[in-house]
Amino acid sequence: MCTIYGADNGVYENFSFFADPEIPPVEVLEDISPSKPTYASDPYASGSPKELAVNEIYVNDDMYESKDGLVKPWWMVDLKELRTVHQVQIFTRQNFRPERLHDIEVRIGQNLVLDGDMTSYTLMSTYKGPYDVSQGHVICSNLRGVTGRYLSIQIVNSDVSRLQLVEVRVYVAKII
Ligand SMILES: [Ca+2]
Repeated sequence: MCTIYGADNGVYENFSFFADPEIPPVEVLEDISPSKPTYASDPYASGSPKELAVNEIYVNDDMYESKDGLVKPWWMVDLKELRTVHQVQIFTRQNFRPERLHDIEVRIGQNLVLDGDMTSYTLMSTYKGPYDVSQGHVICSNLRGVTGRYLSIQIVNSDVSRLQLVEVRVYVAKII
């Protein structure tokens, strides 16, 4: 399950790890998502491409947003090698329809899947939502970790909400 940490009045300025019993000590984790290759269902507009979710800019409209009418919109990052993921932090849009973040599945797989059917991937976490800006950001944790190369985030019900991802941080076990 994903949980909510760090209620921050709707501003993504002060985020960090929190004391989370569901992950190994933070000293052995690293965030490897910045600038990694991404894939996603069609964007809402040319100004909301998939790579804006890994550019480390935490501004509401600097995001990937799926286009209208898509059932089960998805986004994916390629970690470029097999890694064991312990935590995913999701920063969603806060200035317009934040409740669109709901019924989320975070999955991890070893092969590239581009048709939106992520059922072959291992389910790491779920987030029921709907999200509210008073909640801070969404953190999905897994103590044992899930190993794979491709990490997907998908809305899995059929109400065609847009997926709005400002940033996605992926924390993996360091290779020592
Ligand atoms: Ca961004």
